[in-house]
Formats: sequence, C-alpha cells, structure tokens
Amino acid sequence: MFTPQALSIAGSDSGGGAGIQADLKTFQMRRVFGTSVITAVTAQNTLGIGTTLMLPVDTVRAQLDALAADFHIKAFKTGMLGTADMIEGIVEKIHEHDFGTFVLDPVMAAKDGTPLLQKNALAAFKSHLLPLANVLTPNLPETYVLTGINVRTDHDAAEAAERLQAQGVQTVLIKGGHSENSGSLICKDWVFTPENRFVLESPRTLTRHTHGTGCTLSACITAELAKGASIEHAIRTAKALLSAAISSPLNIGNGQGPLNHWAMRMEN
Ligand code: PXL
Repeated sequence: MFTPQALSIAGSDSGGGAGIQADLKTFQMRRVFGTSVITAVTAQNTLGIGTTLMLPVDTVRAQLDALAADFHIKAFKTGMLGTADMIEGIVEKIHEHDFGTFVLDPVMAAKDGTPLLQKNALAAFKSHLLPLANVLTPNLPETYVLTGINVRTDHDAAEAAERLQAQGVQTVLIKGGHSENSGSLICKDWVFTPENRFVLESPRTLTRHTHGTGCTLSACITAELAKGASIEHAIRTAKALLSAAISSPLNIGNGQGPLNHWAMRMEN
C-alpha cells in the first residue's frame, strides 16, 4: 500500500510548538509520513524568540533535491521563509520538482512580534510564491499586508479573496482569530475555493496557549491533501484538529504555551 508522504519547508522552533516541529507532529497525528526542509533555526521558548539563523539557500535547495530524488510527496507546505533569496531559491526548486499540492502559510511574524519574513522579501513573496499556492492560509494581519484590505465583514473577506485569486491562488482560507472583535465568543474563518465559499465558526477558547496554531492548521490541511482528501474536507478536518488541540491545553513553559497536538483522536 502506498504510504502518504508530505513535506514542510519551514523554520525550526526549539520550543517544539510551531514551525517544523508542529508540522511533523501534525503529519504524524494524521498518519502521514512527514519530511522536512529546514530554512532557519530559531532559539525559542514559550517566552519568545531569541537568535535566528537562516540556513544557506544552497543547503535548503539540496534538501529539496534529496527528497525529490527518492520520495513521492503528494502535498507540501511552506512556513517561515525569512528572505527574498530563500524564496527565490525555493521557488526554482518547486518548479523543477513535483511535490504535489501546495499549501502556503504566509508566515510574517511570530506572536511576540519577531519578524519571520523580511519586509524587503514581500515583493518576491507576492510575485513568485503566491501565484503557485493551491491553498493560502492568511490571518487577518497577513491578509491586510497581501491585499490592503482590513477584513471586518463577510464582504471584506470576499473582496480580499477575490484579489488573491486574481493573482493565481486557488483556495483562500482567511483566519479570523485575530479579529478586533476578539471579545466575541465565536471565531470565524472564511473559505473561498474555486467552486464554492463557506464560513467556519468555532467557539473561541479563552487561552493564551495558542503558539503554533497557524502552523498546525496548515500542516493538517497538507496532511489530508497528501491522503487525497478534497480541499473542503481537508480544511474541515484541520479546523476540528485545531479546536481539539486548543481546548485541551498542555501546561508547558512559562509564557505562551504550545497546543496539544495529540488531542484529536485518529478516528475523528
Ligand atoms: O507561528 C509562526 C511560526 C512559524 N515558524 C517558526 C516560528 C513561528 C512562530 O513563532 O517560530 C519557526
């Protein structure tokens, strides 16, 4: 039997809650074999990010070549990419190899504000990477940077998605968790696929242990797509995993702690 294989191209979080570590844990939870190409190493705990080291672009490209030569990766995601050079080096390899369906998590900054994508890398991000995305998963601040639209209403979300789809993105998932309406008990996400659109609503859990939510969501979507699920099914499964992972928190570290990646049972 063919074993589904997925890839995460992202940064390492020594604290284990976000980045490559969150992605691999999520792949494993969904019974997908996880591979990883590390773009950067962050010295990090639940209190924040210290030193960050970008790996040489050639080392990243060599990791991609190694996987392409031996694996059958059906879906991949990108997280922290850091610089314009890194984006350009990876984009070339995405064109050269076939890693399957592409889930683009437009990681720009950590929750403590540390930039994870240089400002001068935005142009390369928008012109070279964005048009390749099968699924794009921006939060509200990222949606603003990519479209100039400050999403507050369903209409704003539709307009932002339209702009992104005009640039080649297939499915847009706008995550409403950063809403100014965060006093609300409901958290709303908007999904626009090429065929339809729908809204996902979930109860807002009052917790500060939300480190790695974006990474985990996009990793779960990637895992489900690697197994051949439809986009809609993959997104709904990822939301269910996220809700479980947020609502049964772990007690790790003294700051903004990680999700509970093993909270969702496989039969869900
Ligand atoms: O959650 C975004 C993110 C992605 N990748 C790495 C991170 C973070 C947030 O801290 O550290 C490596």
